[in-house]
Amino acid sequence: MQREWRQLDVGTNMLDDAVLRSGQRHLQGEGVHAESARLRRPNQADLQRRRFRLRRCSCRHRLLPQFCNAATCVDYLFHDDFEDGDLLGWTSGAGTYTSRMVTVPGAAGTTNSAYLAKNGTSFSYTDGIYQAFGSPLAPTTISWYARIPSAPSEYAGIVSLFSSASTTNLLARVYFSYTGNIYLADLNPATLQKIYSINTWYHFEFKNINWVNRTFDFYIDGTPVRTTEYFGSTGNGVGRIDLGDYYSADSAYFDQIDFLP
Ligand SMILES: [Ca+2]
Ligand SMILES: [Ca+2]
Repeated sequence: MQREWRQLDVGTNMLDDAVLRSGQRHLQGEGVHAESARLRRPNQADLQRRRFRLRRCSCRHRLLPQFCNAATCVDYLFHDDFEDGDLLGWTSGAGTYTSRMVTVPGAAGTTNSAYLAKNGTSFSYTDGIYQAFGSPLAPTTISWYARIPSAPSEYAGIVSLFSSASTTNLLARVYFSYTGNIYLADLNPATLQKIYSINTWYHFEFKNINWVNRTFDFYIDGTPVRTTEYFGSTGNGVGRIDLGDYYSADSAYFDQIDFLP
């Protein structure tokens, strides 16, 4: 007698005997011999695989970079993980830097990041590299990684967001200070948020962005540190992003800059 084994593909909440019996009758209806229509409950390994399949989606082979959200591939509004090894799309600012390059290591287990090391003596938050967007982007989440390899002489690892293509309308700025603190500046003046460690990647997130009310929540490494912060200046979207360091000998790594719709 030919023995046929089939696995009943049931959800994790449908493992009772009635479901198994129903599945067995179904297989018999397909012509599978009653004694051969053996059904087995999914074991833990099956359930793990199934959960993984539900979470996972393959978002490759697309012109626009995508991320996986609830098993659906969604376009980023903006994305750079520097894994392609170049700074294409970024424009160099007016500062003097010994390095504006993609280098190893990257954040979160990736290979590459962008490294900016300043040796100019101009005091500037915005003379590293930048991208201006044709029309302002209105993401619900903005996130990035930054790390500084040594204590800065002034400020390093600076990320600035502007609502226009110029540097006149500052929405928010995050940076590492010589004081040993990470600062956030927005509608409020620069306020310290966290004591940082050298050579440590930090993940920064502006979440729950509301562009009508111009509010957001600020997270560091997945922990909320400010809720209902207000963007500075005017504008209802991001027209430009700047990465840089403030003064000579300040340097930093940047990685995985994501704007999510
Ligand atoms: Ca990377
Ligand atoms: Ca690139």
